[in-house]
Amino acid sequence: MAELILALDVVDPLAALEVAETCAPFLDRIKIGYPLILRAGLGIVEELAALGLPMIADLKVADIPNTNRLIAEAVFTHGFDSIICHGFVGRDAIEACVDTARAYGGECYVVTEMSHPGATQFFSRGVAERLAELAVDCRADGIIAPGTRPERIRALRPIVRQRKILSPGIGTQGGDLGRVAPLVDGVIVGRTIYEARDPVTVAAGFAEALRSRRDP
Ligand code: NUP
Repeated sequence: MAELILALDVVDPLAALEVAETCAPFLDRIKIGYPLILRAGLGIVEELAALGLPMIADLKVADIPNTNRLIAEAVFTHGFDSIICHGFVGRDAIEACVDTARAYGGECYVVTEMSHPGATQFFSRGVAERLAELAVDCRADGIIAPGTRPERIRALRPIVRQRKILSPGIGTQGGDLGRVAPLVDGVIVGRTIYEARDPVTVAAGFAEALRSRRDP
């Protein structure tokens, strides 16, 4: 069954905590990134982690290896379980994130192709395939692939095989849960849940849709 991962890009810390707390029973993990961290500080992860769900740091780390390592160390010492890095910075920079993740018992995911329309401008002509190969070579735990383009997930699956594919882009960006869920290990959903009038009901609906795929 694909996991349900909440993209918590709610920028008001109290509102973010409320969404996380109320939706937690229906979630498998929570992902936060710059929008919340820059407002609330990295320490917000400690409050969120108290909910008992694994936390993903979506910082799309993309720097030289030493800086990547310093960023990853800050992430893992604050209690995150996983980090997302960019792949285009190359093997040594990815390995800095993967090695740091390993040192803390955490996971590292590599972005291979993004979900927005403009992503195809550069993530095209085999680039994502090469990034996925590199992610595997670097022993990353998985990749981030676009829930808006299931055919691209299908193209990347044979490369990453049993490694995890986590897919954003479901809902607000146009990706369809029913088409994507069977192809991936986790769906990442943000606005469709946290901007809903009743986020808990929407989160519960996603969880139920994912569960019913496993137990037909
Ligand atoms: O390719 C990507 N697309 C994407 O939307 C890689 C990502 N990490 N994301 C993130 O997923 C994005 O930054 C946001 O946090 C989440 C999707 O949110 P939403 O479109 O469901 O609101």
